Amino acid sequence: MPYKKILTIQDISCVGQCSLTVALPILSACGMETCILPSAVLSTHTAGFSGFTVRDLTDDIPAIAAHWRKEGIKFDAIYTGYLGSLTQIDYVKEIFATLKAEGCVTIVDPAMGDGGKLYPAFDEEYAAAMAKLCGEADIMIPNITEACFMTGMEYKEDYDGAYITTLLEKCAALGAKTVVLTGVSYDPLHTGVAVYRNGKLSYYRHDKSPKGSHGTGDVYASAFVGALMNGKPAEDAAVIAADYTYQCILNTRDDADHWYGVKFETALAQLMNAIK
Ligand code: PXL
Repeated sequence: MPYKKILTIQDISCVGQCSLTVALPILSACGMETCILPSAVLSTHTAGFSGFTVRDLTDDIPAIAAHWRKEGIKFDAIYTGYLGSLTQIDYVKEIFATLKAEGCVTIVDPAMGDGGKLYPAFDEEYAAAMAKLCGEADIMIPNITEACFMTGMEYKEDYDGAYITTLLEKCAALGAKTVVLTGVSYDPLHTGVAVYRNGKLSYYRHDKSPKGSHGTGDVYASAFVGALMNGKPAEDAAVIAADYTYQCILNTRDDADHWYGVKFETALAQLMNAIK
């Protein structure tokens, strides 16, 4: 596989095992040169800690991108996660328009909600703007909550295959060629991921941990991008990322002190083996 240069744009939560502190090591382990554009620096993530600090880096983004343009730097993939504002979404669009190498793949993880709710920093206007950004990407990786906020579908915890098919079709209608929908669970003991590409749906089901974990969306999306950029079709990358993420959850769940994230480092060897 040729050496690829990827740009990932998301926040640095200094403690919390999410966003860039997860994406950078996972993508590096997958053999990619990983360039970063931090959207903000937080002392911790916002899901469960209180009193965290936030330094917004929105105003730094245009100058960073302009410098890269001047240097002729381009990327083989651009993958975005948690962003901070509507302005940042606009800046990402500009980056998509100007910093793609030939054949560049753009991947958007909308990273804005879970469990039927948006994270505290976001509102419906942000979700609508994120829907437009997903529409400009080649691949979008929402969970069901995010997909519902972006498409206007009702959020349900109990659903059937027809509901998921409609949700995937509505996501695809936003414009992304491939939709990877995470957390699709038809019974309490299993969960899975649905991939919709060229009008075809595939579904991978695996065991579900009884307890939810923080940061697994970021672990999943990073592993998916790592596998994809190693030449795996999206359907296979979705399976590899699911198996890896589940292993990370298993490796963490007995440690009650580690409630804020998953020990993704402990299963990197498994991921590296799977993408070979
Ligand atoms: O994608 C999860 C995430 C990333 N970054 C920050 C967050 C969260 C989830 O809450 O708060 C800052």
